[in-house]
Amino acid sequence: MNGTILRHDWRLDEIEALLDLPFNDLLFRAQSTHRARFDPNQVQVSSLLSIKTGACSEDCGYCSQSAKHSTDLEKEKLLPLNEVVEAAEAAKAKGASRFCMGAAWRNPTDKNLARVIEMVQAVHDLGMETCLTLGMLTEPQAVQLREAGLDYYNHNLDTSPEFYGNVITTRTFEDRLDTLAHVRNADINICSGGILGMGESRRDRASMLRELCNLKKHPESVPINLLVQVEGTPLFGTDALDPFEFIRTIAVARILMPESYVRLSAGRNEMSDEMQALCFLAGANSVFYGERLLTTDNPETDSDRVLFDRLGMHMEQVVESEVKAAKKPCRKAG
Ligand code: SAM
Ligand code: DTB
Ligand code: SF4
Repeated sequence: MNGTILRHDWRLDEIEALLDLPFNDLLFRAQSTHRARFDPNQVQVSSLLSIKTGACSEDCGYCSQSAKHSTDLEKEKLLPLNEVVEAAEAAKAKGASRFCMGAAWRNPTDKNLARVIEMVQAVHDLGMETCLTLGMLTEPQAVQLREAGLDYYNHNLDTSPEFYGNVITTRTFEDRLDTLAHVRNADINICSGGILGMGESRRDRASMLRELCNLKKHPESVPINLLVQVEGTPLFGTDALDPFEFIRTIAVARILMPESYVRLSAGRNEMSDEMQALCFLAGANSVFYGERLLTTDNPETDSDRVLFDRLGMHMEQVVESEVKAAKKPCRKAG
């Protein structure tokens, strides 16, 4: 497009040097990178729905849905198709262009996958982009999802390989990379990022970003979540992250992955409007839109629209006929 070379050979010290820049220099550089590729006043919005809630066999230290933690969460079996379609229609009516369905599974069984495939097909038929996050996938499962019309698969690295064992013990960092490879090989767009504020160091944040940007192809979408602290999870009570550190990490993600959508993800409910505005200035150009994330609250859609208006920003529209006709996943992000 504009001749930026996409690098996949970033060294840790180079990424740390970016994170260490004076704040204004870092934001200027990130915003310049952002403007070379994207409309700086446009934000892509995706809505989330938890299609299967709680009772998860994994032990992710941040998560309300793990069976190993005692949280107040109400468990729910896999939702029926009509409820999913109704939620997608409501999200579309509010302006969401992508619908992301999440399940609290270590991985889907083939039987469950068949039901999820019906959901993907139905949401695709509404003219929305589709996204799933179901845990680990085999390559044949990824191919089946691709054939059903899946546009994006979300599977986060979550943190650095070095810090990973402090957060999750029931699956490895390598397992995550394997799933991302299966998704990539099936020609589905990748959505992968992580969580900040789990007690990791700046070096860990640099190391997580290095893993993401040194993948053979950058993820089309990079969600940066701020830990939502849920009572009853092991990470509840972790010291809050300095908001500037969060914004710096967004800015560095933007610089390292100039063509990717960088999503300001979980944690917006606890952020001021000013902090969110700085995240957009740092190059974030996507958010989760809708009152609920998976099990925790997100800002009201009305207050998001007011914020976008105050900032002179507009929500990205998808061309419905193009989504419906798409034989291949939407490539706009890449
Ligand atoms: N079970 C599947 C999995 O783990 O891949 C899909 C759902 S899982 C909830 C999706 C992602 O949400 C996690 O990888 C994590 O990055 C993010 N997440 C979950 N709980 C969070 C929390 N309390 N704060 C911030 N992000 C969270
Ligand atoms: C992502 O990176 N963040 C979203 C989505 N991918 C699936 C999930 C955030 C979950 C926040 C906690 C909750 O609501 O359970
Ligand atoms: Fe299960 Fe996903 Fe939560 Fe981990 S993040 S406990 S795999 S739902």
